Amino acid sequence: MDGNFKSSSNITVKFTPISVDKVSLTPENESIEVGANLALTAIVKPSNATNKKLIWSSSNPAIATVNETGLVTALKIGKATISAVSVDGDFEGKSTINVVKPLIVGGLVIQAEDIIGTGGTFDDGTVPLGVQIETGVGINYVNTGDWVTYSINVPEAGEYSINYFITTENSRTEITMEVDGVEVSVDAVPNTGSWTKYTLLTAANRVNLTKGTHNIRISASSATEWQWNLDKIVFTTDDPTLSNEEFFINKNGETGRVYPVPASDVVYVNLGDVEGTLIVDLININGTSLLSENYKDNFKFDVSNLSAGIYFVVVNDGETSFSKMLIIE
Ligand SMILES: [Ca+2]
Ligand SMILES: [Ca+2]
Repeated sequence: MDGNFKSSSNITVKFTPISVDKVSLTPENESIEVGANLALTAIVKPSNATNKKLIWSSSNPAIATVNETGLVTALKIGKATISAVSVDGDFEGKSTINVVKPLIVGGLVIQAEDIIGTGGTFDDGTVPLGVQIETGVGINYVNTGDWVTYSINVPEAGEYSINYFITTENSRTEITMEVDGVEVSVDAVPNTGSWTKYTLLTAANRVNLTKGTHNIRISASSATEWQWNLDKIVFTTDDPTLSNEEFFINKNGETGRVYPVPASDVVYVNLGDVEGTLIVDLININGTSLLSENYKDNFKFDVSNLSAGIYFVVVNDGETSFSKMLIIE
């Protein structure tokens, strides 16, 4: 035996974890509508911390929930505090979410993220040509000349208002809609000062939609290099401006609407999501019930035979009632 080697080596890897020392959330305060989403951004410091994992929670999940990526979903009017707590060190970042009544209830909704196709003329270095989908929110990275296409199935022919939920922090941006290849409306987008502060933009023109499937093409049509972010498009058959409707909040915190106000032919009552039996009455100024029906979806009263004057819509669930004044012309 000419050798009896025993070799050994020990390599010690010295691993010093870098601890988290701060967590913050942006935005710290935000108002969002019932049904809307907001993507919160968490900043964990130092940026090279070893374990940046966060546990997200909501102080009031009945008002707003949050998922494991910080995407907030607004469920009911009210306030909730969203927290992100670091697994390493229990540092907490907070954001106060104020859930407000929707500007529009109902309508035909196209979520901007549900695109069929996209393209464009401007390679922004992140998205080659066209827009980027922000999951659960909408589309962003929209440059001049970028376009997206959607399909919509219209259940009932009518003349529809076009309502964009849109935001930009640039001036002189523009959104154009074509329906089945025909340009419908070109609208300047208001500068909200933020890429995440969505606002309601009602297009200048309305559109006649026949029953059935239509192709919708949206484009960013001014010359400004960076244009806007779009959450959704809502087609409504009623003028969505607040001036012709009355809101009320039912005991579940849901937003209800009575519209149009003033009315002449038909009065619509939309209570949002409700449980149990509710009775809707139309009473005159003397308190006499003229019309009374159980509430159902697409509820309406024919008021064309009533004389002009002041009336009340009263919603009764057996325990409490809510009433709203109504003017009939
Ligand atoms: Ca782009
Ligand atoms: Ca959306």
